[in-house]
Amino acid sequence: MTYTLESAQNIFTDTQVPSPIPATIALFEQLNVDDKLALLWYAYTEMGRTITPAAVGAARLQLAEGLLNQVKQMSATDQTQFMRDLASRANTPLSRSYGFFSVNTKLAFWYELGELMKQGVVAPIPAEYQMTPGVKAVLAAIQQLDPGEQITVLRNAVVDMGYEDAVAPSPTETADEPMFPRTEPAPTKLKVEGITDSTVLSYFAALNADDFEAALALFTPDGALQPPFQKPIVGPDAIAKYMRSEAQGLNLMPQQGISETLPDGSKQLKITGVVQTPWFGVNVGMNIGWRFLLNPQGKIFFVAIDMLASPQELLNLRPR
Ligand code: EQ3
Repeated sequence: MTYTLESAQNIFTDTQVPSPIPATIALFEQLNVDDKLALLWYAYTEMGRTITPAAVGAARLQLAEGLLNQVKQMSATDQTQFMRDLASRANTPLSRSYGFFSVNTKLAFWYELGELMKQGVVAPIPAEYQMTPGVKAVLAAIQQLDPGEQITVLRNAVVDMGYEDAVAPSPTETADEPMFPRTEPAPTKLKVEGITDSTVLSYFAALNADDFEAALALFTPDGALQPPFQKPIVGPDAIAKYMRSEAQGLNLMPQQGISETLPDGSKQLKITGVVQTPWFGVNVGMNIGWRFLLNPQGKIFFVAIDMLASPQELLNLRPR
């Protein structure tokens, strides 16, 4: 094969529109710790007027229960300090405990903390807190985003918190995590305009059934999957671990695509559509693009999953 991971990463880049998400995250990163926490509170509660995440099941909270109980028993001052430590990634025992959590446990933990803040059990954002110009600017930037992009920024903020020790054991084994119950059954009969490739259609069907074994069988042994704004994850073991942790309960609704066969029989395809996360169900549709490179035997050598910059990009399939 004549392609490399680097060349695969560049397929269809001329059809891409830069996403506003990295710039919004960079603005957020410039805020001081208290402003970060306050910004997240305002963004989350404001968003919550139209979209609220699905309540976290008791099973998922069990993994975070120990830390939640410790926080509940603290004084209000210590609770505030604990949240500051998380947001500043301080190296404290509790911030390290949080750092061990998987992505979904981190989200569940903050979801519950948010509920406890509303109830007054955990220290809320102080009533006298005044939004700084920086917070106002980041909030305005977030308001410009569509709901799928807003939840991506929030998720990123939560995932980045806490102290992660490079030499410590890996985060909470995801094998212990409960499956996400599907609120909506995943689409079964997929019709993707312009796409008949059986590998790609099987990929969507496998993920919609949480059948990660079947999805992995579609990849080459050196195959790679590149999640939005991340580096490629290479090899079946790493992809399997990632999918078990992050791809559960997703509803993939690819809508249209283009497919080009290269002289050596390999194929590149770009497909766009909508993805729903079990956290928000049908309430939030994320505009997503998949860029596949299949080898001449029809196996996936590379797939990039991109957050599209706008619904218009859904239809932007031709090189400019
Ligand atoms: C309490 C409060 C509000 C204030 C406090 O001061 C600070 C914090 C942090 C607070 C709490 C915030 C909370 C509770 C935030 C919760 C945010 C949530 C639940 C966000 C969830 C987002 C989920 C997303 C963006 C999921 C995206 C998934 C995608 C794009 C999946 C794509 C995939 C596809 C399509 C594939 O084909 C392969 C796999 C892959 C996973 C890559």
